[in-house]
Amino acid sequence: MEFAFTEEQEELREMVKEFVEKEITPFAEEMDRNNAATPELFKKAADMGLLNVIVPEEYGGPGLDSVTVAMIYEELGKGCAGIATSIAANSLASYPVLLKGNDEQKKTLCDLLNSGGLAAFALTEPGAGSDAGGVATKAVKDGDHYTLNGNKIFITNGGLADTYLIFANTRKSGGIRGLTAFVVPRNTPGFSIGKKEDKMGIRPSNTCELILQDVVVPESARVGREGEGFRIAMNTLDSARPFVAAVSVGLAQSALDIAAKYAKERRQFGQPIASFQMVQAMIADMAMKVETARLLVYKACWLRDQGLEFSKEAAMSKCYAGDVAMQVTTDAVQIMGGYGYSKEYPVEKKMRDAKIMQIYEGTNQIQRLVIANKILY
Ligand code: COS
Repeated sequence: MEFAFTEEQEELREMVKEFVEKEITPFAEEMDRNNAATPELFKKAADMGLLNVIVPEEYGGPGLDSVTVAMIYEELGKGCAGIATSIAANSLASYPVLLKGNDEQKKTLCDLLNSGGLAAFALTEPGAGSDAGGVATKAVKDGDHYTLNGNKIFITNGGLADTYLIFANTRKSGGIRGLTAFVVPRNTPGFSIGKKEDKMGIRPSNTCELILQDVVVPESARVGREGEGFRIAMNTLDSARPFVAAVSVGLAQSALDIAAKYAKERRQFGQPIASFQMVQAMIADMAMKVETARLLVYKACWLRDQGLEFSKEAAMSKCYAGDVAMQVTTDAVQIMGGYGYSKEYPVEKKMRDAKIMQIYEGTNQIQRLVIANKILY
């Protein structure tokens, strides 16, 4: 068992760290206020090779393994969980095509990501959140094309993406056996961007509604077979959950670092508050939680990289790291007291950012369900 990163991985981590310190952390508060990323940020991220990390070498990408990708997302999460989410959403949107797409679909999507384009994964709807099988968007086949009608909500990169992975139902009666995946380019007639969300946290990430009104796509836009969409979505979420968990780890680690530094500087009763054992116990508990979450993330990624079953560990990592992010950021605010609660210090934003980690890409209640099912049945 090897716990250390290789020299190449450490070099890559250092590069991402520098990028985060230069391009993300100094603007995190401003981006949070503006409810948007700084202009050019994604272009700079693309130039750094951060948007196409899972694109295989045969399609012109670096084809990084999951452990390395998680390491990158952990670093991004330290700077801003919102930006990390937007960047990671490209991996989420790519998996369906990489898993089940044909060569042409893979080539088109990978070329887009290699050239700095953005992608979005669109499963969620007003009536289909945890119940992913409840998708009401319809795809009706007529000859060699499909007509799509419906609405998607809470779509990360929704307003920014160049291409969308849309899940629609090809069965009149609906249900998971009719769920089917399609690639829909942004400029397709009938496709439009709806309301942009004004969120509690991860505000620099763009979250929008998508509207499909008689969107006609060729049969060649379908990914996999009709009715294969639920399995594709589940496989995709399995693969992407450790990455969300990695963002949670980075977020929690950065809150811990800020709180620990503050505790050494802040003096009360004539001494740094770090000398008080109640503060020390909090710091120790925070550090233990972050480290155990990290171990789960890398275990899940390692299993995936070995080609072993990893769905349970993916759910565990997402659930545990998300809960840890919430607990650790809350404790960081507590250690910093009134200053922690003020927008003048970054932990207030981090605590707001952490909440979504327990909600998106499958609520932590759903993750517990997945874990229990894997153990019991
Ligand atoms: N990998 C492959 N197949 C899977 C799977 C997985 N991880 N999970 C379920 N399936 C398959 C099952 O094997 C079953 O196949 P068969 O009918 O052929 O036996 C089918 O999918 C249905 O499974 P299940 O009965 O468990 O489906 P449910 O409708 O009960 O839903 C949950 C299962 C709740 C786990 C699923 O809907 C889910 O993950 N929901 C959360 C969705 C989510 O993460 N949304 C976030 C928005 S996208 S960012």
